[in-house]
Amino acid sequence: MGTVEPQIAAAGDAQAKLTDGFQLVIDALKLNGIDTIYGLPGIPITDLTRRAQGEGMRVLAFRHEQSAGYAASIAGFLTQKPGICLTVSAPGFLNGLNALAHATVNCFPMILISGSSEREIVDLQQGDYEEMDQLAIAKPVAKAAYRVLHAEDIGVGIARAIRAAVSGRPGGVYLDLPAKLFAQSIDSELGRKTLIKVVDAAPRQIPAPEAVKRAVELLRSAKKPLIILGKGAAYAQCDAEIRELVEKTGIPYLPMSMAKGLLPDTHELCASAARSFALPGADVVMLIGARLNWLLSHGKGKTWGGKGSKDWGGQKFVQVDISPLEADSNVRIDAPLVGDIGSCVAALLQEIKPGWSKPPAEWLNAVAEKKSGNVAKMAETLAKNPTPMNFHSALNVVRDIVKANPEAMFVNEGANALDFTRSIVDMYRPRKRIDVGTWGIMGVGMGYCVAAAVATKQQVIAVEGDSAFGFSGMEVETICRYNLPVCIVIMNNNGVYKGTDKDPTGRDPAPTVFVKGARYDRLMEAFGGAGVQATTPAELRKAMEEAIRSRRPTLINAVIDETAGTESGRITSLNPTAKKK
Ligand code: ADP
Ligand code: TPW
Ligand code: MG
Repeated sequence: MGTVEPQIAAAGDAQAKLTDGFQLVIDALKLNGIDTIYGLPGIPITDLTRRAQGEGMRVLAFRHEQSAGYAASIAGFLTQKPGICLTVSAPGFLNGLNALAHATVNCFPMILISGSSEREIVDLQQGDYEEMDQLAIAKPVAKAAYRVLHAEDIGVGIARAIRAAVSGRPGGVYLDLPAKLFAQSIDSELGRKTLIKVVDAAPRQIPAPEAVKRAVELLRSAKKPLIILGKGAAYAQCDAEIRELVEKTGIPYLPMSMAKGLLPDTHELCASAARSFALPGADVVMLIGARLNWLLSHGKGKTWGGKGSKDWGGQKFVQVDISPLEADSNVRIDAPLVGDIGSCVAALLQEIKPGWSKPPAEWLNAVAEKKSGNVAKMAETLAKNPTPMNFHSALNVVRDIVKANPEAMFVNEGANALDFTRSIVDMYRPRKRIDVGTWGIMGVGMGYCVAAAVATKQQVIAVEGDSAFGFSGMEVETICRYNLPVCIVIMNNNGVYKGTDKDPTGRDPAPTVFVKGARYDRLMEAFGGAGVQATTPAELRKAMEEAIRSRRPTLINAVIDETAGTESGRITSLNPTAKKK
């Protein structure tokens, strides 16, 4: 690809071939295989978006930086390359900051690049246009944060940002580029020499042999072993090895939300449908790329068979993680295995010699029995066809559609719309399910749809609570503008959790309730996409099939019984008010 070098006349040498800050940023990104920017233009980065596009980069412009940021974060998860979010100064930066924090919390590699105001004025607080000390503000929520002041340092700045984002535990990196930097010009040959093509950005980290032996010994001693796969395992892209580990050891496994599909959810060793039996029942648990945070009840308490809410259930843990700080964060880890998951799983497979005995049949049968009981119960519920449609009858359709389109990317957010979907809709391939993540954050939906379509070129299906959708709903214009194959299904129950709350004084709508009977499908039509209202499973099925057949941007307003949800979905116990009731 030909590089367009600006020919800028320098004082005293009309022929000098110069390059500038804009160009060096683009060159540095391209040199490192980064070909996509998610962002929103404005001072001082408008020309950066323009020129990056002119140089063949994909520049996806959003309606709000937060969506661009979420897109970048999930692109990082899906590709192992840092997703780039580009914003303007202060307000644009702050809009992107939420996603930067989200990337760090979820261990996704992302770089937030924001233009910023003039340093001298910012530091003296003299009131520059969009004045803010962005670097200082980014630091607490970023894995690393850097600022570049001179054009000849752009190469180093981008290289450091890339390394920081993807090496070790991935995370969000902030790169501050003051307005003045972009226009700085230097000799283009000199500039070229300052660029760095990062070698081995995420070096493998090989676990210590004795740590591998310790882990395998603990697993061997188990009577009721269990493997938990987290999104770190999905990120690591060593799908075949993980499958081999599960199948070779014969240990039942539980996938965390975004690890669903790492092995097909229909795998005989998948214990998802027996979760509340498997967790307290297990004696040795191997965590692979999953933290013992709130999503796993901190590894203790009643979920794990402990007597009280904070009591240890007696499990011993193996923890496979790239971060040496993760072990013992909540309960004792008897066999920490520190390294990248690919290397760790390969080392475990080496150590698990032929003749390895599968877990006792008693345990396997008990898990299988519990599972088939729960699967049968769920099948009964799913077969019902109530009027109005409820989460189950709608999701039964989504479940079939995903089964018929296993390569489709699947985006999911909401409360009930999240929890029911997670347990009803099986995933069949790795890294297909992307959702609210560690924070249970609303607003990732449409940004994730854009990035999923762009990064994987696959059909995208999104199941969205009506509240969840609203956080990023304007991005349907972005989806239509780039004509992306995205099918959004809104589980419309007229509100947050349900649509039935009332203001006790009778003055206003309750805080959890929206306009009744809202027609979200018409939003899509405003931008040229397909909008469909579905009040029955049959209508929903027809609309989803058509969306996938046509690959047209589609929004289906699935009208759900407004009484169907529960407060906070599955995490009612974390809600102080609900607990009192
Ligand atoms: P989940 O929410 O699915 O339980 P978490 O986000 O809590 O997953 O945990 C992911 C873990 O995976 C983090 O502790 C992170 O350090 C780890 N991790 C991420 N990538 C890798 C990798 N390539 N190798 C090893 N561990 C990784
Ligand atoms: C950034 C709090 C958790 S779930 C939810 C909110 C507002 C919406 C639930 O309603 P929805 O789903 O989407 O209609 P359903 O099916 O139960 O009706 N702000 C942020 N993140 C979170 N998690 C919240 C608020 C919340
Ligand atoms: Mg709702």
